[in-house]
Amino acid sequence: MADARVAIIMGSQSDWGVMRSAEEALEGLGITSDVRIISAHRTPERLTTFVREAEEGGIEAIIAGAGCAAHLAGVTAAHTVLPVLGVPLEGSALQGLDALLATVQMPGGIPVATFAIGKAGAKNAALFAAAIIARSDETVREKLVKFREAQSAAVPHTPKRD
Ligand code: RP5
Repeated sequence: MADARVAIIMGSQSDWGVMRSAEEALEGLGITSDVRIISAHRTPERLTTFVREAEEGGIEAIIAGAGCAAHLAGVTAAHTVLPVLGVPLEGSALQGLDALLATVQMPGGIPVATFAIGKAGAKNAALFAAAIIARSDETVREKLVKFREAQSAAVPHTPKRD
């Protein structure tokens, strides 16, 4: 976790295909991340150790992706006052709606910023973490502004007619 500014955690190897979007978005903005598989229910001790290391290591935001009865983001937030950004993932019969509700419906007192289900959420969680960092890092702020400008420039004014 030495040089990382953002931690990305996920409940299972099966989440990686989606959560890699968060890592890629951070990489694009020059923000280092530390990526781990940590399950709130399968590896609870790994979670508490990780949070301690994240706080000691200067991590500025934690992105937590999980599916099903997704309590990873909420339990992580219970252990720290670092910003926790939750990404609900598909992978159950309910196609992520279960994870969305589990992540977003935190009782008052322990906040989890919750993003869209799946890849869009993973990407936006990374961009939001960048926005947090950009408050005190001019280089990241400039990269974020350039990213927005490039995104706007890539939108055509008229549709291609096939
Ligand atoms: C959650 O259960 C994980 O985050 C994953 O999305 C889901 C299924 O996990 P696996 O059974 O694929 O390991 O804890």
